[in-house]
Amino acid sequence: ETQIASLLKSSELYPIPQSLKLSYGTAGFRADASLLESTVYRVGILSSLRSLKLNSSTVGLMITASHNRVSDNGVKLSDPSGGMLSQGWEPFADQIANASSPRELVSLIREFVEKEEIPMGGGGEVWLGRDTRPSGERLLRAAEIGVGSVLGSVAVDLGVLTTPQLHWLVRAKNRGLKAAESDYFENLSTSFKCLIDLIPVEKLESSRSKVVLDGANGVGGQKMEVLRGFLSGLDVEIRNTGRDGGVLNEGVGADFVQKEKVVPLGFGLKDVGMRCASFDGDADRLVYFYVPSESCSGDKVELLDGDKILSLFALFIKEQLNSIDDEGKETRLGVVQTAYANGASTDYLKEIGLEVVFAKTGVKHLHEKAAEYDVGIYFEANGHGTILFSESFLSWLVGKQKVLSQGSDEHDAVSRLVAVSNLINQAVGDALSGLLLVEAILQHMGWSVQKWNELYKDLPSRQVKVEVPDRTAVVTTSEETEALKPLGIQDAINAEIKKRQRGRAFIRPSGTEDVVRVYAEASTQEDADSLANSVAQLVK
Ligand code: 16G
Ligand code: ZN
Repeated sequence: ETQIASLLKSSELYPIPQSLKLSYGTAGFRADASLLESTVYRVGILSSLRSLKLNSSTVGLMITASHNRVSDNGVKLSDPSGGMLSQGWEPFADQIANASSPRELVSLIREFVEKEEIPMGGGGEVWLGRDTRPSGERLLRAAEIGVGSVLGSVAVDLGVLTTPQLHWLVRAKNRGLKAAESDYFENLSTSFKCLIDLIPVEKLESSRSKVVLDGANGVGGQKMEVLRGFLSGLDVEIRNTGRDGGVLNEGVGADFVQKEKVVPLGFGLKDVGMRCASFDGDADRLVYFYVPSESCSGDKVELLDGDKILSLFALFIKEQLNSIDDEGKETRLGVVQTAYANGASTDYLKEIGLEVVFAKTGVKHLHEKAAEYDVGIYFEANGHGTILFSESFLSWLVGKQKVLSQGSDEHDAVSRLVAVSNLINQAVGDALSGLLLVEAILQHMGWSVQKWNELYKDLPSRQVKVEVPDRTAVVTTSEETEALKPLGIQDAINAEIKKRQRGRAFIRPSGTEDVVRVYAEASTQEDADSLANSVAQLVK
């Protein structure tokens, strides 16, 4: 009863704005920041319940709207494993976020606690992080109140973090490992150094060039400044840290560069040929780019997107696996992409002998499929991805590392894989660790960014979005490559595809916006554009 009184009392403080209707979706809850206090408060309650349900393991709560505009914000949870909130809890998240009164809220919670048999004895723990958005602090307070209104649960404010840092810290905490922010930096820099120390001598003379980072005026650039202090063997110049008046995600960041294919603010002709990278607003996406020498205005870029990063990683991992005697284990290396992956990247990956599978858009879907392999690599074209090592494969590797003779090729290959598993975030895609791995591999190969870009040539593509009265009218197959509804539309799309060389197109309802998205690619830009437009007409 005191529990109910506590919930009723605190929820009076956070009335829900009229007509707010939210859905947890692929990115947690997102909206204009001014609307979100009641939502974040309620997600605070949810996170305490999640922790209690899982024997008081630590749960993470992140306040961010990623690449969206600075006036937006959002909230999402990390499960104790460091992964996304279990999908089974999403409907409850929707229900409580949309409960119209304190009484309704409390009765929904009561029902859920009973149904899920959540032990309400106290002891829940939630770690909170936020990005650099000005609304973050106020929303973080609301989350604290929500967490604390479940009696006995505590909120720990970790301050400003990247999203992947919070996931990493939560994962480490629940595994009984050291889990302070400095441990994160320590871990990244040590494993990066391992990879650099393992570069074959004959490659070492290739001079080490600078990488220039666009921090999206957000948390990622600022954390890279800290990480730089821990590192040796990497020269990184950081722009758009947000301290020089730039606005978060405005004309900057990975989402902007990938969608517009132009340089972010602060980059231009002076950077021709330089290796450049871009983070998104909460540093869980990474893309690379360079300004080609034939550029006159200096604003067009050659983009190396998530698919190119994936290809580089896959090539490197495969090379190491090939040098290891796997004792008949038949190590399974798998690659997971979405329908947005450029067709040329898929062809390339298959050509080098890899198993490629497709998942629905959204990190949780890719992650799940990648986890089925000994080594599973996943990336969305937008730059979110990572490499997962199964527990059993990793312990096999570590065992092997102990018995092989130091300095042998096989020992080096094993050590590289172990270092990659430590460097690359096992919880979610992480732009900071992704950048370090790209840099280490380029040094290992002795490659420039241009050389890397030549792995394959992207097919021209075009994306458009169509505003429709009801996006749920579009229903797709599980891999989103074909539309099942509206009836007949897929035949019409196929007919358009057939008219273009190397044509491919699909439609899907967005998970984050009220639109239907259209993707098209073909052998020429004109054909990709016209295919996208014809398909958009069919959707309207
Ligand atoms: C979210 C997803 C991202 C996906 C995007 C698609 C996570 C953490 N983020 O940002 O992976 O690419 O949504 O947006 O899952 P859309 O559904 O509007 O196209
Ligand atoms: Zn993001």
